[in-house]
Amino acid sequence: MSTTGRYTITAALPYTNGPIHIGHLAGVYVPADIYSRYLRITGNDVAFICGSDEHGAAIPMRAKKEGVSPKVIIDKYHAIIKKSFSDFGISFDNYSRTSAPIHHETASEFFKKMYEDDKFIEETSEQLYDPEANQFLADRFVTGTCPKCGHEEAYGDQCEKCGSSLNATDLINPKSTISGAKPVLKQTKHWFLPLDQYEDFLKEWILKGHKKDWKPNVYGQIKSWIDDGLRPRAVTRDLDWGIPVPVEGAEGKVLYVWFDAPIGYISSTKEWAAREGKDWEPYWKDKDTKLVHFIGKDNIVFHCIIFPSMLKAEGSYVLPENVPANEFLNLEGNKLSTSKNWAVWLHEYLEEFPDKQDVLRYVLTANAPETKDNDFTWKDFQARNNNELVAIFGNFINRVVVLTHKYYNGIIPTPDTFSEVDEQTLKELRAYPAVISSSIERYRFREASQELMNVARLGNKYLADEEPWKLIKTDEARTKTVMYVALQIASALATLSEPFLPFTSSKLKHILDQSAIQWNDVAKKEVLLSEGHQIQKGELLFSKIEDSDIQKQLDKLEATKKANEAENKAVEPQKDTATFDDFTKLDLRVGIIVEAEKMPKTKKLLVLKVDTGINTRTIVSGIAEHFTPEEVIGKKVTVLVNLAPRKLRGVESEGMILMTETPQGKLVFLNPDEDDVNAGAVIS
Ligand code: B3M
Ligand code: ZN
Repeated sequence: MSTTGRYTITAALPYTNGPIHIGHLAGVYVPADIYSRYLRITGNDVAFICGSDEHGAAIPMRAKKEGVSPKVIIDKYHAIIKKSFSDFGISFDNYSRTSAPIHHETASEFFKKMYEDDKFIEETSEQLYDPEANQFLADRFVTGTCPKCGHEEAYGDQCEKCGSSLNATDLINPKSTISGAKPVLKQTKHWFLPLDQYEDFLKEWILKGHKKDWKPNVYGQIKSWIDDGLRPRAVTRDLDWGIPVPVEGAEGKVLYVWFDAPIGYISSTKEWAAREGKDWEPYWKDKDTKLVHFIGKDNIVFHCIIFPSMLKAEGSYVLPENVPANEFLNLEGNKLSTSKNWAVWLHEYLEEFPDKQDVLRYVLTANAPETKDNDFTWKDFQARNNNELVAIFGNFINRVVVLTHKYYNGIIPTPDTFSEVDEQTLKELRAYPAVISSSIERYRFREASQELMNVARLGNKYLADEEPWKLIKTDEARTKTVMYVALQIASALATLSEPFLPFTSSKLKHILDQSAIQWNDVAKKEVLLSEGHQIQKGELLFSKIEDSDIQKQLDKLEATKKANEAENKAVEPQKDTATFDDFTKLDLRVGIIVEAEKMPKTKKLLVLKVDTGINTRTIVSGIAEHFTPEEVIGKKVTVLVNLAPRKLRGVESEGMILMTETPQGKLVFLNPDEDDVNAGAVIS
């Protein structure tokens, strides 16, 4: 950035209806943090703002599911989410919450100003109503088929598949998510934001303005909505959870969550400014302030159409400079899903990999879904850690630090004359701040992270080519020069890595005992670490991730998949009716397994000797993948004794042992648990 300025950077406010996972980090929070950290260390005035989104239908729905109040839910998940962000070094200047009084005041004032300026349409219209739950249905309280793309699980306010914003009455075959009932239509009054009246403004501001430098996926979505024609959108709801509508005649109504939540950026800024003794207004009202919203693609319509129209209507705010929305991250080929527990939860990741926050930050950046949905795999996570962070970045730093202590007791040596290779290496090094800046300033964080890794590659290659560990035996002066150059590269890495790997950068700055080297110094300063400077003892910056660590994660996901399959497994439909006579033909007895062995050359079969009370007979049973022979001996079981005998792999089997299975597919015996039931007892 040639000139410095004032930036208000916002990151989407996460709903407090559950913890956050790697998709949240990849899509929104790591890119926002990289950008904010970069702006700060290049001398800009930054307000990096976020907070919990605590209204909306998702929260009372979770509260009902857990049998607690919505307040219990928001307090629980606000704390978990806030800690997760802090644990991963997401360096918000303020993390607030929309249940905070300052937000209720700010959102109410915002609404009232628009109301008094006559910016709303007040209309009584027919809305969806659940006759069983006696509640109006909007947002996530109703689901149905999206009229735009046919997605069958669209919500009342938005289709997550195509991103379209909807009115609940648009849904085809709507169904209440509270009772499952078919909604009826019922009259109710709401206040509408007449988006159609902002079509010209939006066309001028986005389509004709310089927004062509916005990401194509964002620009394309906005253009399609504007081309489809914008309609008035209700900004109030018949709900008891949210911010009461602050005007006469609105009893029992609250602000629509997507009206109040973006105003949460403003209230969080006010809260921060008050705490820091700053004036909040320049961050939202000074025309030179650059406002950048970091979000996921499902939030584009709210941040590029609705909120800008609100800001325009209110009249005193700046408009977003950019909205670099990311696409979605998938996990091992499947969509991340809170409800299906198909996720890597941040708080659980840290339990498994306590010191690897930067590893996850790096992998999620290197694979970020910047232009298309992308996939996170544990194998790739391991490969990038072991082959890049450990083998290149960590290996380079370790060699530099160990050799500096070994040859010079940690004191940076005085270089002799630089060779052509030295000069070329230092010239390449000084070019990297601009290269990485260019990628970051165009929101290409994947690209930027690879350029950072190229700095480590430059150092690694330089050492491998110059081999100071050999030079030391023959050429003291040359060795000092090589180590001096390598230490300059290490110092540059400490500074340039901060936006991406804040924990590693901090460790490295401590090892090199450098704190004041700024981003632009790497390009401009002849010397980053001076001869005679004392560095500290080193520590390993990264450690290898073993196959067993990854297998544990894959097993965890496999168990989740099985649990989901089981939950979704349809119950077998009932068979055709059997007559009583049919039943009386079956002779079911209690049996006791007295011997058991595996059937040779098969995986599934055990050969059992079963005491049926009538006799002891051979029964072949397909349970060898679930039980060892030892485990079944002595078990009381249910046996169909008059099943026609049949030969299985040459063994005559006389009867069948009845089993069932758990949702996870584990076989279970049907065994009478009464002790004094004997072999031969008739089951009827
Ligand atoms: N709470 C996040 C989501 O849609 C939503 C963002 C609000 S940003 C003002 O998952
Ligand atoms: Zn759709």
